[in-house]
Amino acid sequence: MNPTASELATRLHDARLAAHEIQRLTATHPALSVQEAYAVQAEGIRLRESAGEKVVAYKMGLTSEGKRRQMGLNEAIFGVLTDRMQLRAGEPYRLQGRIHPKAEPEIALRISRPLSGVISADEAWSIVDQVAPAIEVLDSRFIGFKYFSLPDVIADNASSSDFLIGRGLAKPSHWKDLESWRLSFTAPQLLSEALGLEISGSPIRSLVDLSRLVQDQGKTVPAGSWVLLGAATPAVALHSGMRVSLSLDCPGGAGQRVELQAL
Ligand code: OOG
Ligand code: MG
Repeated sequence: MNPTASELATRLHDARLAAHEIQRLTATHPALSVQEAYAVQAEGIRLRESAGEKVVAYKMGLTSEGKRRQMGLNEAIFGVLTDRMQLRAGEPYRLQGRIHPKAEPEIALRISRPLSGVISADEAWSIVDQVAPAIEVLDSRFIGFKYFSLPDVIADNASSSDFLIGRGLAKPSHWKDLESWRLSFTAPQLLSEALGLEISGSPIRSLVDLSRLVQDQGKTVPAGSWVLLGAATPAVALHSGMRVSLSLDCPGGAGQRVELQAL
């Protein structure tokens, strides 16, 4: 591992464990490239694995207009999620130990075969075996959760902190259908509402893009992994006592809700 990646990953790792925000990495390493940032991210995951964590999911980030505007960044990225980050439905979510957590509404897909390389939307869809609503909790390690560059956010594992995946829904007959599924995010007042097409123009596109991006990093998403496709609308600051819920509804069909109670 190159010494810079290792040093930067340790900086982020320690900040997370101490719940202490730090200066963006590009303040001291202005030339940090996207490629080097993914090396820092990978080293951060290696540190988590050496503490006993297991990779169970992947996520795409900055896939919707709402998110890109919120963060002032314009390119899709990926992050890696471990079992320690996965929340269980019904369990209260403790804000203690977090820096400035924000929740956002997501669609998650589970894949039945390994994912890597350049594939079509139909090929991506053929390996999906479950669809579920998900709430992601972000917690950037950077001061004020803002004004960072793409390499900063990639190195910080795309601001990942925690995630909750709801019960799976039947897979629709065609990936185009997902574009018309509605995400309603409430707390309990309406925070945001969007259709699936907000995500990458078509949610399956996130899986296609992830496949290419992981290949660029010499990685494969293993069979059985969940993938969060990227929030449909901006993230919302979490406060103690907030009960955030996401309904994912397919037109004329069933829906599923997932709820997170912050303490
Ligand atoms: C980066 C993470 C983006 C999403 O769903 O777009 C993300 C950030 O907003 O800090 O997870
Ligand atoms: Mg997200």
